[in-house]
Parts: sequence; structure tokens; C-alpha cells
Amino acid sequence: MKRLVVVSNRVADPGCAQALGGLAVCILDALRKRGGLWFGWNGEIVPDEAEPETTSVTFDDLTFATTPLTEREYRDYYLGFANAALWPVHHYRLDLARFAQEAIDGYRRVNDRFAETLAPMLKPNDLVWAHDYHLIPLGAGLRARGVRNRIGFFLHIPFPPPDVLVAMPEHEWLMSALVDYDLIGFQTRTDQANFCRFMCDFMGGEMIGPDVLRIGAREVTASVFPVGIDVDSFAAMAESPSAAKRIERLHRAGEPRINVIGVDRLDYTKGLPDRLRSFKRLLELYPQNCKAVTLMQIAPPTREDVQAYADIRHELEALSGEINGQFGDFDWTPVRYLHRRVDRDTLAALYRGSQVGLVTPLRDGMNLVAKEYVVAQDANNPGVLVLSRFAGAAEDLQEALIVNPYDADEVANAMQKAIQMPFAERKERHAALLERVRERDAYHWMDGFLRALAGCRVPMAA
Ligand code: GDG
Repeated sequence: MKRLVVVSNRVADPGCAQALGGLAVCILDALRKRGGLWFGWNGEIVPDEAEPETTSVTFDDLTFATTPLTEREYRDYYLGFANAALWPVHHYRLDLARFAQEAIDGYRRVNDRFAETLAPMLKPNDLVWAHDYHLIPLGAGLRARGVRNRIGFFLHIPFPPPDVLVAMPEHEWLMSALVDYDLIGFQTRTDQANFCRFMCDFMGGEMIGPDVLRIGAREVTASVFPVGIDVDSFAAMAESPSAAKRIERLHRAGEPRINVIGVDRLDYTKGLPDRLRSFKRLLELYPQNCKAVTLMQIAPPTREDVQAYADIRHELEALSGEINGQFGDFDWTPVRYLHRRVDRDTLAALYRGSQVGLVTPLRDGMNLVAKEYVVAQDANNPGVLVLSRFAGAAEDLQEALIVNPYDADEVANAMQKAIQMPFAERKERHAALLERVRERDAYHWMDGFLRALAGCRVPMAA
């Protein structure tokens, strides 16, 4: 089996990969099995004057090679271009995108530095797998340094329609860099179709097979590999005696009789203000829910150095305060909003103790919370998933109640339907969802991608 080399913006700390969740665990597993190298940022930021050094630690056949970012790299590459330009553009939010030349230059420089550091570590037969929007030009950087290995790229976030993408300065440079990968993986058919349309309409590409594009002298395979979760370990967490104790405590707290749960990084793509407005509509349209239903929203902080994230936080605090002030009572708080990270076992217990899982992003690559909620349910008395049609997960999870997150009344009606759903229907929908989530778990995603990458034709000479 070929050695696997994973490159991602952040490298998981092997000590706390469990806390990071399914994907990190599953990638670590593959690296251990095949022997491998994981390369990327270690999360540290050093002063600009410092020379960022790469350090390696090896356990058995697995090496972690990590480097810090300088303050300037962090500002320009990570905050400036990746998170203030690429992230909003890829989530169809041109209104929030900020384009600055220093940021684009910083992004180019860090990708170049990563390629320069990684190239000499590669062996001829390694399979190289780069992850996500931070590293779009990494493959091109490696090719420029003579790397002939098979190199794959997986985009965890959506690929926007061409008309949105072309509004981004330097999109041609960025997209032409993708052509140096052998395999590009997307979460959904929509993302794959947007990408192929862009390559054909704007970059002179042509489809020469269902998933294969020819662009100039290069052939690139663009396929769909929906990300999944590690089903067995998450189910075990949700079914554990400690989870049962936590659920009991949740119910003993007196309120609520019915619990609706939302779990999202505090990100504007997750549609949190719209979700709160929908919950408010639920209380207005169906006042019998007052004193009976509580929305528990876990929203840990993220990317707080980007302005749009500070804005969304204020909006959310104002809205939850408004709803609690208007509808709450001495013995009932309609919205319980926690702006902090909770541990993974607690999450599993909260999902299991909630009759409704509310996953309503405005746009999302996949959304693993939807899958976690399904897996955490008690199959003999499952809750109901209300899912945005704009989450990648909706392509597969059609037995959820699929909603338009921009339409507060529609989401409120779906919540009400979920609350009142007869037992037989709940069970039937849940069984279908669970089967799908189980079928397409994290291992299925990873094996599918790596098999396709290994099967790609050896890159042509430049
Ligand atoms: C990107 C794409 C795609 C959340 N709060 C806490 C916590 N979480 C965990 C969840 C879940 C993960 O974080 C979030 O994953 P999502 O998929 O929902 O969203 P992103 O972070 O935006 O991930 C997304 C994903 O990449 C994978 O390809 O699905 O579309 O945007 O696992 O449970 N975990 C803990 N405490 C929290 O407070 N422990």
C-alpha cells in the first residue's frame, strides 16, 4: 500500500484527536494503517522576525511535521484571504468578502512555503492528499518543484456557481492552480457541477468522461465524496451510561418538556439569526409551545478576529435576549444560548435528549451535526431532524424535514410538524436516515477518495 501524506491547514494533535471529532480520527486511522505523514500548521503564531521552523515527531510509521505561522502570515493568509475572502465567496456571500492584495500575496506565499517544505519530504510512491480552501495552490507549488506523485484535493466547503466565483479578484490564477491536482473531491453533485461548468465556460476545459475534464494538456478527475462521521464511536458515546445521566439531568432541570437542539460554530453561514427568528415564529404561530419547548443553541466561538464574526455574535445575543425577554417566564427560558465549546460526550447526550434537531445553515459543504444528530437518537424513540435544503447533507438525507432556512414560517411549521410527528413516522424516517448515514460514514468517504486517487493516471510530464 502506498504511504499517505495528508496536508491540511491545521494538523490534529494526536493527543486530542478524539476531541476534534470524526474526520481527524478517521484520517489518523488511515495514516497509522498505511504509515504516513501529516503536514501543516501547528496552531502557533510567532513574531514576524522569527524564522518559522518545521518540526517533526514520529510515532511508529506516522510522522507529524508542523510549522508555526508568522503574525503576518496568520493575518494575510489565514484571516485575510482564506477566511475573509475564500470562505464567504464559496458560501455565496460576496457581500461579506474582503479582497486585499496583501492577503492574496500572503496566501500565495504560505502555500509556496508549504510546498517548498513538503516537496523534499515526499517519496516517489506517496499518495498526497491536500485538504480544503486554504491549500488550493499547494498542488501547483509541488508540481513546480518537480513532484510527479498523484496529488488529490478535497474541498470541504461548497463550490459556488461560476457567476459568483468570477467576482473574486485573481480567480483565474487560483482556479488554474486546481488543474495540477489529479483528483478533486467535492461534497455534493451541485459543487461538482459548478466546478465543471466553471472550468468549461471560463477556463477552456472540456468534459471527456462523466467525471473527467481535460484542460490544456492536463486531465483532472472531479468526483463527489460526501463526508461522513465515525458512526460506531459516536453511537457508543450517545448510548453510554454517562450520556443517560446527563439526559436525566437535562430533564430534571424542570424545563423543558420538549427540547430543540442546534449545534454550530458561531459562523454567519450557519443561519443562526434566521434560526432564532424561526423559533420566535414557532412561539407566535403555535402559542401552545410556550412553557413547553426550549431551544438549546450551542455556538462555540470561532475566527473572532474577522469582523463579520463579531457582528454575528452581537446579532445573536440581541435576538436571544429579545425572545427570552418577550416570551420567557419565571419558570421557563425559551432560548438557552451557550457561546462556548462543550465536550463531545455532552454533545452526544444533548442530541439524544432532544426531540428536534435543528440544522438550518444558509449554505454548508456537508454539515456533520445533521449526521451526528441522527446517529445519537434512540432508535426506539427517535427525534426528528429539520434540515436546510442548502446543507450538502440534504442531498442524501431526504427523509429529514427539508426546509428553506430563509423562510421563518416554513421552518416554524416544520418544527411544529416535528414536535407533533406520530411515533410510526418518526421511526420510519429515522431508520431511513440512519441507514444512509451508516452507509456513507467517514471510512467510506476516505476509502472512496484514496481508491480514486490511487486509480488516477500517473501525471503527465510538464
Ligand atoms: C466544515 C464544513 C463540512 C460544534 N460545536 C462543538 C463541536 N462541534 C463539532 C460538531 C461537528 C463539527 O464540530 C462541525 O462540523 P460541521 O460539518 O457541522 O461544520 P464545519 O465546522 O463548518 O466544517 C462542513 C465539514 O467541514 C467536514 O467536511 O461538513 O460543511 O463547513 O462534528 O459536532 N464539538 C464539540 N463541542 C462543541 O461545542 N466537542
